[in-house]
Amino acid sequence: MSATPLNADLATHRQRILDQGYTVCAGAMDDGLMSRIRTELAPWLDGRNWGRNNFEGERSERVYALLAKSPACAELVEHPLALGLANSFLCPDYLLSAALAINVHGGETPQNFHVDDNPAGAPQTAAREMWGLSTIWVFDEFTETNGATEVIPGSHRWGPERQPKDHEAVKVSAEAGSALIFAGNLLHRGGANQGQSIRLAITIQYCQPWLRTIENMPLAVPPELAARYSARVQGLLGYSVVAPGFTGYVDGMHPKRLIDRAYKGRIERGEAAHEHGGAG
Ligand SMILES: O=C(O)CCC(=O)C(=O)O
Repeated sequence: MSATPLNADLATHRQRILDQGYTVCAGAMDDGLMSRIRTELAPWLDGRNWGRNNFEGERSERVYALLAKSPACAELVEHPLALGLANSFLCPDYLLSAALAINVHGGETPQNFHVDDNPAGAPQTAAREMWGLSTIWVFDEFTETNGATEVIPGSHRWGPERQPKDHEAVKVSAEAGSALIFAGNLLHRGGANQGQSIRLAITIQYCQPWLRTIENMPLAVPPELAARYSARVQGLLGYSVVAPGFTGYVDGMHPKRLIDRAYKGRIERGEAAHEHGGAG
């Protein structure tokens, strides 16, 4: 786990997310972790995985299913700052919705403004709470010209009738090693890369346990790969059940049995439902 030399405490970041929809935490990743992740991603960032439309970005490489490809990314998925904030905004048993790398090359155009926490398009008639929390981990400094993420401050409080305008967007400046963390219902987009340098970032997104995840995580990271991760990461991937309740089973059994045939869930262990975390 990387050290977390946070510039401000969890409560400060939480308040910024409530007020403006996002916060930037400098120094959230150390050089060693960034270098391990870059090494693991190198075979995938070799010019084969270009975006297939304007949203993915035809001048961007996108590498999905990161936990099937880069084990070190688990340290971002269960980073104490990200999980501390997700714990404070989302219901227990929340899930990992997406974990992908976005490598923006020169000439990339801006994405459409979008939110991350309504991928299946649930009807929305009014302003709503966030259904997810998104993080963007900055591997190359975000500058004015290299495709920094753009956010619309306060848009997490908007209803669906309000359309975003370009001039309302703020480019997020952030040094390498930072984490941009924002409400899943904040309007944002990947910006244009007007230079020649490449901008690598990883986005890890969490969502409410009752929302469909963007990536189909238990298929993207099957049991034999999920087995190498912590119980917390396994639970986020979907090797968990919603408690109390009856959701998430596989053939009536706890999904952790696919990883560990002897696994006993909370009820068999005689334990009460947890507040946050674990595989259930
Ligand atoms: O790459 C970025 O800065 C943002 C990308 C994004 O929002 C997305 O692809 O959903």
